[in-house]
Amino acid sequence: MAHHDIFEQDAPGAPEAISVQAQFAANVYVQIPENGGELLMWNMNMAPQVFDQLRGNDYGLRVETLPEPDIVVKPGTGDLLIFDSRKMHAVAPPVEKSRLALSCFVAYRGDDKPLTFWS
Ligand SMILES: O=C(O)CCC(=O)C(=O)O
Ligand SMILES: [Fe+2]
Repeated sequence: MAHHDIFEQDAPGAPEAISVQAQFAANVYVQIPENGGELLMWNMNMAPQVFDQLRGNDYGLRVETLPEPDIVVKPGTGDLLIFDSRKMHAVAPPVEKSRLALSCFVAYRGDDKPLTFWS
């Protein structure tokens, strides 16, 4: 399911969320199947209201309803991928074995502020 991860959408009005200027996902891939499990990324920011309206009660949007992704990355075991989690992204279904990743988010709040992370 295509989705975005936006702290402000998950914690509306929270000071810790409002001060976020950029949010990244940082994922380390522990197990990746031979087939499937790619990370699909769109160079697209969708307004939270539009996303919520389109997804209805679902977690995200069906990939088929979006244009072709701009980047498809097949992670290797042990890789670290850092990407803009506010942009639309999805994980292709793994085929012959499950896919395991350790993930957290990183927030940038300005040059004079420390990066923060959470999961
Ligand atoms: O595991 C990945 O490659 C991305 C997962 C993801 O988008 C998420 O957990 O929100
Ligand atoms: Fe995500």
